Amino acid sequence: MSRDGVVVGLIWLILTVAGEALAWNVEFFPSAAADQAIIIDESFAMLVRLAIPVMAFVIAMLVYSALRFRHRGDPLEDGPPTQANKKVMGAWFGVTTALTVLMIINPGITGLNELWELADEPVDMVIEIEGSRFFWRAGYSEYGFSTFSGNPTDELVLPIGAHVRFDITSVDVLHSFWIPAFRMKIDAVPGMTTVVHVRATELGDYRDDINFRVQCAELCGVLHGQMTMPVRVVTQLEFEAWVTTKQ
Ligand SMILES: [Cu+2]
Repeated sequence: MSRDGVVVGLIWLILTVAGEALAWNVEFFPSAAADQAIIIDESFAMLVRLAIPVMAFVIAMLVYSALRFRHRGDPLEDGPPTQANKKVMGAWFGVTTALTVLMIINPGITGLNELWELADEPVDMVIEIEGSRFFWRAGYSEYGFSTFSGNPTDELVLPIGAHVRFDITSVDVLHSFWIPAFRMKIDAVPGMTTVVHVRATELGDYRDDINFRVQCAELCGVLHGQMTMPVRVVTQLEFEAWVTTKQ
């Protein structure tokens, strides 16, 4: 192997080890408060870990080539023509295809399957969500009331451990229902009902952690960024007490 090959290989190795050490040891996700969030974070973490050697290879090749083979001053003529090497092209095609299937398609399909299995479990509670510029309404119809983010004290309250199905729609334009701590997100579409399933696994309150909020995630107008609603995950007892105050 040429000296250049050895140096690039070394840089690749060092960058990969450093990157993997970071990826495995640094906590870079926001708080995860639902079964669904764990599944999505695991898929994402796996993608990152698998992508690091690829990224490291690209950086090593690019930076080394740019420094080692740079030309000082203006070039006087074109470089020599390069011929395609069929073996390299074949290997490149094979490796990148395998990496795509392994790294992108596989974690995605596996994670989706797990999410679908969770959605098939018995539902404990249905909350109807209605988006409108620039508010969220959460209908607790089995208890006969709803909360509305236009009221400063209203919030979306969920009991911990309950499998909640959100039936989501919009009365005007496209919105997107997103709760960062649960990682789940889906469009709110006028004339249509979309569905999100969540089982909250951690207590939490918007006032302590901004990831506990409904956030519109589809640009819908000037106040889109403020189209939020506080979320609070409470115990079953606290939930029942809250429902009584609302009725
Ligand atoms: Cu919006």
